[in-house]
Amino acid sequence: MITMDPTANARDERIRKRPEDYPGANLSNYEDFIGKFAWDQARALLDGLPGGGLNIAYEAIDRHLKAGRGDKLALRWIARDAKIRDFTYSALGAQVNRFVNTLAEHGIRKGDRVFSLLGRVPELYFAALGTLKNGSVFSPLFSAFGPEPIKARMTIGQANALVTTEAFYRRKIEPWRKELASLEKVFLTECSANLPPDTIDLAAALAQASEVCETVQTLPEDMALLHFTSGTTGKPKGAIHVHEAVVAHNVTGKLALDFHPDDIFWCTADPGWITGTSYGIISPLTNGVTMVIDQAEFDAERWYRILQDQKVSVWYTAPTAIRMLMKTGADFAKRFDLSRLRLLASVGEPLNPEAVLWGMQAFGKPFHDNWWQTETGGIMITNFLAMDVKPGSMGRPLPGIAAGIVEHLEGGSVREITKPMAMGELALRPGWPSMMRGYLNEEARYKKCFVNGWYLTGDLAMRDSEGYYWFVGRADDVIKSSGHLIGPFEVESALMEHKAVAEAGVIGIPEPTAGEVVKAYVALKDGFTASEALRKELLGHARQRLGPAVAPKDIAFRQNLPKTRSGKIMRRLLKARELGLPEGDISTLESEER
Ligand code: 6R9
Repeated sequence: MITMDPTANARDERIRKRPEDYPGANLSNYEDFIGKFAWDQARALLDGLPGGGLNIAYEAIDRHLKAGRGDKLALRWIARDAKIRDFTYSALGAQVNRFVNTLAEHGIRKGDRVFSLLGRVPELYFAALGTLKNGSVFSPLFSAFGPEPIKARMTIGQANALVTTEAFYRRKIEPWRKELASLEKVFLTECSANLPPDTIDLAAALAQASEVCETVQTLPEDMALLHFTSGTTGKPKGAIHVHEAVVAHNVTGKLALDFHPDDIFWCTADPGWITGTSYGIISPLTNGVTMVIDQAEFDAERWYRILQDQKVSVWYTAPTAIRMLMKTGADFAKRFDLSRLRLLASVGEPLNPEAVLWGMQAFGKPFHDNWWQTETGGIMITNFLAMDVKPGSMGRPLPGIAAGIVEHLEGGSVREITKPMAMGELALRPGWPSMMRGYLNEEARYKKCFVNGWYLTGDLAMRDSEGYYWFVGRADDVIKSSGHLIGPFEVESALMEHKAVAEAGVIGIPEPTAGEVVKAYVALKDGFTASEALRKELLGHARQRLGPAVAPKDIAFRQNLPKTRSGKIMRRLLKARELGLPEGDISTLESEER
C-alpha cells in the first residue's frame, strides 16, 4: 500500500513507497544503482547494426524480429471512430520497409531531411521509423501548426521530403511550396482522385513497394532527428539528435518508466513534440512493449475507457490533461476498472502537488513527475517508481546524469550552489547519449548553452537536502501552454505582418488548466484605431497563420509597449503589469515609456 503522511507540511509531504508498491522494479535502490551505472552498460543493452554502426529503427524493430519476437503486438492504433488496427512487430516492420523502399525509389537518401505533418495515424509511425531506417533525418511537425511555423521550420531544416495529408498540403504548404527549392518530394495521405501537381500518393506508393529491405548503415553520431524548439528571441531552433540517442531512449524507458516486456504503454503526447517521439515511438519499441496510440484529442471518458479496455499498465501524460481529468472528479475515474495501471507518469510542465495527490484519490497511485527538454532528448530527472514521491518535486536525476543548481556570476561564468533549497538555474553536465549535438546552423546559439562545463537549461529550480529537484519557473520568456513550448518572437512576428500592427509583445498568462495561455499586446500604426472588430481580426489573422496551438488567446491594445533603450520589448514588464506584480528593475526602460 502506498501511504501518505498527512501530518507533513507541503514541502516535506511525501508519499511513501514500500517494496510491495514496486515489485520487480528495474531500479529498486537508487543510491546503489547510481553508484554502479555506466553508459557503456546501457550501450550493451542494444544490438548495433550487423557489420557495425547503430540505427534507431533497427533497435526498435529488426532486433526483435531477429530474436523471434515478431508476433508480439507492437502498436495498437485506435482511430477517432474507435476502430482498432493492430500491428505486430513484424507487421509494423513490413510497413516500415515499404516506406524505406518508397523513399529510396524517389531518390531520398541518407542524410536527406524528411518532415512529417500528420495527425496520430499509422503512416506517421511508418514514416518516422522508415526515415530512420533509410538513414535520412526525421523531423516531425505538430499537425495543429499553421502555415507560418511550418514554413519556418521546413526552411531552416532544408526539407527534402514531406509526408502530409492532401488537405494539410493544400491549406498549409502549397501556397508557399515554390519558395523552398530543397523540397523535392511530397507524399500525401488521404488523397482525393484529384491529386495536386508534383505530389505522390503515399498509399499507392506503399502498396507497390517491397516489404523487404536492409537498414542503411548509420553510425552512432549520424544525424537522426531534428526537433524544433523555441527560444526567447529569433527563429525556432532545430535541435540535432543522433542515432546514439537510442541508448538513452532505451535505458530511460527501463529506469524512469519501468518498462517490462509485458507492459502496455500509453504515451498521450503527439509526436509533433519530442515526448511523442522519444517516448511515443522509440523508447517503447526498443523495449519491446506494446504501445497504444489514440488518434483522437482529449476526452475524459474516452481516456478512461482506453486505460480500462486496453489494460494500460504504464501511462505517460501531461499536467494539462491531468488537470482536465481532475475537473471530472475522482469518482468518475472509479467507475472504470483501472487495476492494470501500475505507473502513472507526467512531463512537460509543472505538475502541481494537488494533481499528484489527486492521482492517489482517483487511481490509488501518485503521478510521477519528470523533467526533460527537447535538447536533452530523454528524461533527466524523475520520481522513480521505487522511491518516495514528494508532491510538487520533479524527482531526482537519472543514473548517468549529473545535475546541479548554478548561479550566474559577473563576467558571464557560473558557479554551482550546493545549499539546499537555494534557487538558481538548473544545469546538467553534458555527455549523455541523447544530448543534442547542436542547433542546426546556429553554432553561436548552441555554444551559449554551455558555461564552465555545464549545460544551462533555461529553467530555474531548487534542490533539497535529499537531492530532489523543485521547479521554480523559466529563466527566459518562453511560454508553456498545454505542455507545448511557444516562442514569443514567433507569435510577435506573425502579428507584425498585419498592416495595422506597429509593435507586438507576447507573454504567457497563468491559467489553471493549460498552465499558461498566450496573450499579445499590440500597439497600432498611425491611422488605425483600436476596436473590438480589429481585435477579432487580429486574433483570426494570428490563428490562421500560426494555427490554434500557437496563436494568442487574447489581444490587448496599448498606446506604446515598454521597451529598453536598445528597443527590445520588455515582456517581463508587460507580465508584471498584467499580473499586478512588482515591476522589478526598470532602469533600462526607455524614459518616455514610464
Ligand atoms: C519534454 C519537454 C522543455 C521545458 C523545460 C521546462 C518545462 C518540462 C517539466 C517542466 C516543470 C516538469 N518542463 N518538464 N517544467 N516540471 N516536470 O517538455 O520538452 O517541449 O522542450 O520543453 O518544459 O521549462 O525546460 P520541451
